Amino acid sequence: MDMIFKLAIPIIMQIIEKLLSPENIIKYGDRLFDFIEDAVVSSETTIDDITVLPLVKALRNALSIPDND
Ligand SMILES: [Ca+2]
Repeated sequence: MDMIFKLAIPIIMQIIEKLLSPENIIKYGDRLFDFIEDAVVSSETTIDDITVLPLVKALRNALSIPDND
């Protein structure tokens, strides 16, 4: 069993590294942030608007994920 893990881990890590390319992080990060922003804006309460939206904006800036929509 150990042997299988030792063989599989480098392959799995290669796949993960490909999935976590800068392009994919920006693409799926933007989708995730869009989803959060939409949910927050469309909810009835405005408390999340003034707390969550600035956090998402800060994360977008920090991670260089612009809001393209
Ligand atoms: Ca809201």
